[in-house]
Amino acid sequence: MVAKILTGKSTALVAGGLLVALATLTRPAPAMAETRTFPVSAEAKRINIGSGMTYAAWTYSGTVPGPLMRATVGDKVNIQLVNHTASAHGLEVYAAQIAPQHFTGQLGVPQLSYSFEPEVPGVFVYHCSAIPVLAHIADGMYGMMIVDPKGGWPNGNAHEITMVQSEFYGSPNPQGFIAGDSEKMLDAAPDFVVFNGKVNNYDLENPIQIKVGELVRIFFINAGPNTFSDFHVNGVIFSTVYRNGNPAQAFHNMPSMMTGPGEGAVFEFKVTQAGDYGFGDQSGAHAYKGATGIFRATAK
Ligand SMILES: [Cu+2]
Repeated sequence: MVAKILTGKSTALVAGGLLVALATLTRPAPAMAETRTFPVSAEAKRINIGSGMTYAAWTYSGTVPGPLMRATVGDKVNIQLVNHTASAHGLEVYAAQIAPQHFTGQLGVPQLSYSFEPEVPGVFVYHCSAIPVLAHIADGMYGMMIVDPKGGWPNGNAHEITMVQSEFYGSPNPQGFIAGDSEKMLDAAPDFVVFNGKVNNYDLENPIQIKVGELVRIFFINAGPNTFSDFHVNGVIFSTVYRNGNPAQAFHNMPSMMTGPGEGAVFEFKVTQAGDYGFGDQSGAHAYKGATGIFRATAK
């Protein structure tokens, strides 16, 4: 189900020194184990969430979602967080199997760093682990880490797209400015549900371009912090869905897949006809609150 379509613009972000279009990935999966260092900063920033609205956010490196992190099973991953705010922040990556005290920064200590070797392939949430975690996530401190399987994805090369679903809580003032509403956060009653940080991102004026016949691979996470998502593309049955993005958890011929807050999935599909394929969270309320978009398929 896809509801109203308003305006929105795509987002760009910086990851590992490369400018990466948030929706469409171009970097192929690396074949050799490498050291990958992800320097990010914690920053307070007023961000554009689409439809003429801004939000008083806490961010990683100035964007919501934060920078994409991408590694391969067996790599050495270094996380480096520099805190430019007066509040404590942290960064927990769900791909890391290490003692949780590594994830949380201390007030007055501006830097946090830790390392790990991802052992499980998939698509993972990272988010702030400072208390109250609910507010730190709702205010914008989350992002995606892709851990590519050694040897690449089972179905080979694809048109890769990243999609982060999340929620904003608060009513805009007459100027469109939103300050986070902690009571609505506690009630799990979002005002806006978004893909890649903006209400009705990828609308008719800004669809995600795909080609007829190409394999499309969506790396999807539901950053929450509260609601479940049931992601669907109109006119599509996903040929493969990897729950948590793990090829060991493969499902086939699925019209949708539910992901809880903090969970992810990889969706693969092809279309055989040109056209506009609406996508969104099948929760009608979430779609109405902004979790919609369009894939525009054109002939090769
Ligand atoms: Cu934080």
